[in-house]
This record gives sequence, structure tokens and C-alpha cells, in this order.
Amino acid sequence: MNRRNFVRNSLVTAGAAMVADRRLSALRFASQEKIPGAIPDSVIDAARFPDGFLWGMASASYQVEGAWDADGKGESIWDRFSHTVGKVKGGAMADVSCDDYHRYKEDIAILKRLNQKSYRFSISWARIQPTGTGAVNQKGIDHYSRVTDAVLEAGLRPFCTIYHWDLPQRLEDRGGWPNRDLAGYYAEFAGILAKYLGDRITVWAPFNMPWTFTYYGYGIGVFPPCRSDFYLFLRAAHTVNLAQGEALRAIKAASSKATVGSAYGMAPAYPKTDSEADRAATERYHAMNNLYFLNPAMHGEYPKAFVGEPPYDAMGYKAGDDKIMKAPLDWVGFHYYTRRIVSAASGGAGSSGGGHFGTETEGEGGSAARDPLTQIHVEMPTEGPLTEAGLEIWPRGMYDLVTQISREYNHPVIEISENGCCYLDAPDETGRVPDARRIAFHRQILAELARAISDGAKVRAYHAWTLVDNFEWADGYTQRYGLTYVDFRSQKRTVKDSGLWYGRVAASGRLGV
Ligand code: IFM
Repeated sequence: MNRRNFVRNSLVTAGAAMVADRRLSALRFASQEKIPGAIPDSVIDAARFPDGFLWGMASASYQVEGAWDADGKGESIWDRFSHTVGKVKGGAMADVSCDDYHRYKEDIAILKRLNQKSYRFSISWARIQPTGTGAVNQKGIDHYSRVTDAVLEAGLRPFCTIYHWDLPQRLEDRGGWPNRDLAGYYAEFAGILAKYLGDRITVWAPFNMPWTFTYYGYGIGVFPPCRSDFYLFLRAAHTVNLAQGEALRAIKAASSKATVGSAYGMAPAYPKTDSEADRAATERYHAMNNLYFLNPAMHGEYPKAFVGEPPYDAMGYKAGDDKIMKAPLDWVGFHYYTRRIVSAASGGAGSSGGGHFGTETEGEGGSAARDPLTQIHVEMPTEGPLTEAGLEIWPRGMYDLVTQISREYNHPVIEISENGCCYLDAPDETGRVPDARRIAFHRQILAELARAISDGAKVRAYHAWTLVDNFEWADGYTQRYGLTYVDFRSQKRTVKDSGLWYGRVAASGRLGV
């Protein structure tokens, strides 16, 4: 169904769904503000999600847990990074963060109160195997076993991300992800989780945003371990692809109930001009940033990310690796935050070279290519309004990305593993957190997701990022993505207006609530 038909059909039922709510009027104003091509509010109000759709929220161990050295946990690369002066904004650390390690019951109770059906959380490798290999730390297993039980008791589906960036420091000391041995160590870790938790957890995603942590950590050095070498990134990414395949098999060997998918970071890319060169560069961006880990799993081969052949030698590729990488996923999970504009470029030393890179941002400085092999130049557009993290709000990107992946991978079951926005709204004098801009953001994006579903995409779940404000990596506590406000001095949680609204959406399957 095209956009015009969708709008017309939805308008037919819009009248019945209109909600006379003053707060919603304010939202409508906010939601229309300067978003090119925004879906009209009457249509958003009429949107309905399928029965059984899984509404959820996501979090990550390092960002929320704190308790950085409790109960035998080993040091992770993010502990080392945040303990190093000058690395994180404001000198912030995650030693305590939201203290979710001790307050997980309170946090899971929020999910229950907001009618959630799925909770995506990650497990700290260094709590399970403090040095990344060898004996299991039973206290770590016991902790996540209690968390899993609490999630199930609250009526939610536990969705486990096995690795959300917090590599045990001792494995980095052994060469980190460029060291091929890590594929085996990682598969062992994944198998341990499936052995101890696989009777209750059936939904596993091996890696969160593999392109981001390999490129930022080894290619341009803005994340730990702060290495800046494009060829090191290629090696790291190849090990992760091997690890992903090995992990899928290890998980399934340990748990017959397991299903394995993904939590990739993806961004729909649009060519800067209609030239053939820019359109080809945009396809290379899509291959490198969106498909570089999906395609090896699904088909055992790298997508066409390079101008020439993949640099197999530089990647450390060996004969037979196609068979190791190939491990077709049961479902495909990815995040959507914003879009990219891509053009063809030459040059490129293979490091950031003055560009700007943050958790969800990537843009080259000047006009040179990012690296000599992909020859792409990436910009973060500003045509739409910006969130307080500087990301352009582009709801249409959700529709474009979901339908593109559906087409390219033969209509897989899809989970949106993350979507959210940064706004710094804080409690007002009554104690309420009126974050209308976040509600407006989710309304627009979810309306685009509903449109993709009505056009045939098999999307079964959506996870808002994130349950509670938390440690936003190299940005420390300067960005707030939570649907729950956290006062980091007292650890008091206050569900924001967006959280209350999202709870009503989850209960009704409708956006006009
Ligand atoms: O906080 C991060 C998360 O860890 C990964 N995806 C993007 C979020 C917001 O930047």
C-alpha cells in the first residue's frame, strides 16, 4: 500500500478512534513541528497493532547495573575506559550508574506496571567469566537467574542480548576482537548462558550493534580499546562474524528451545544526489553498516561493501570460514534511530580524520572517503528537527528500513530491538516529567511501523530504548533516553509522561491513547 492509500484508508476509521484529551492536543502540535512528510495525527490515532504484538523496552548491563566489581565480577573494557581520565564526558563512570544490579526488581516492576510484554537486557560477560575464559562465576549466573525469574514472574518475555560491548579486559589484553581466538571463547560464553538460563530464556541475540563496537573500538578509536586502524576493524568484524555463527550453534546445542536472532544497529541510507556514483555508494553503505553481520549469518558471505573484492587477507579470512559464519537466524532484530545521507568519495586514510562519531552518530569531516575500500562519505542530515542528542527525527526511515530488510531477506520475522530519543526533561514542581517531545517522537515512528506492518512486514515486537535513564557510553550522563527518569543522587525513579503513555499503548495496541 502506498503512502496516499494508507492515509486515505486509515482516515476512514480515524473518526472513531479520536480521543478528546487536552494533553494529546499539545502533543499533536509538537509532533507536527517541522517533520517533513509527517503522518497526520488523525491517522496516527487510528493506527492499530496486531493482537499479540510484543511491546517492550530494552537496556544494557553496563549502562544500568553499576556494581562494577561486585560478587567476583572481572574488569571490562568499559570499566577501564571510564576509569581513564579524559575518556567520558564530565569524567563520568558507571561504577554505580542506576544500581540496577541491586534494584532490578524495582525496575522490572516498572515494566509490569507499564503493561510491557518483552524485556531486552544484556548479560555482563565479566560477571560470568571474570577473565573471559575458564571457570564460571556462580554468583554471576545466580544474579541473571534471579533477573530472568523476576522478568517471567512479571509476565514478560526475557530477550537476552549476549554481548552489549562490555568485553572482559583480560580478553582485550589478549588482542581483543581482532584475535580470531575470541570467536571460540565467545561461543563458549554463549553456550554457558544457554546451559544455565536456556530453560527459561528462549530469545537470544548474540551481539548488540556489531558494526558500531568494532568500527568505533578498532577502526577510529572513539570507544575502547581506542585503536584507530581500518584494517584492525576488518579483522575484528570478521572474528565477530565467526563468533556469531559459532555462538548460534553453541546456544542451540545447549538449549532445544532457543531461537537466535540479532540486535543490529541499522540506518536507512539515501543517496546525496541521483548520480549513479552516489547511488552505488549508498548501496555500499547499506552493505557495510546494515548487512555486514546479517548477510554472513543468512548466506555465509559478505555483502558488497567494497569497491572491489572483499580484502580477504586483511580480514584474516580462511578457507571454510563461509561455513562457520553461516548460521541462518530465526528472526531478524535491528534498531532504528535516524537516517544517513551518502555520497561517493575518494581518499580516506581509514580513520575518523576529523569526523564526528557518537553512539548513534557517524559523519566524515571534509569531503574525503571514510576509508579507501568502501569509498563512502556519510552525513547526518538536519532537514527534520533534532533531538537533544543532535539526531534528526525522520520517522519515514522506520518504514523504509523495515520494508527494505523484509524485501531483501525474504520477509523474515522482525523485531525492532531499539528505538528512542534523547531529551533532558526533568521532574517539574509537581514531580511529573512532562516529556511531550518523546511521546511525539514515538507516535510518529510507531505510525510508520504500523504502516510497514499493514504493507506486509512481519514485525512482531518493538522495544523502546530505554527503561531508565542511564550511562550513555562516552557521553556519560549528559544524555537521557529513558522512559523513566532517574535521579542519580538518590536513585529515585519517576516514570515520565512518555512511559505512562507507552504503557497505555501497550495495553491497547493503539497510538491514540
Ligand atoms: O544507549 C545506546 C545503546 O547502548 C545502543 N543503541 C543506541 C543507544 C542510544 O545511543
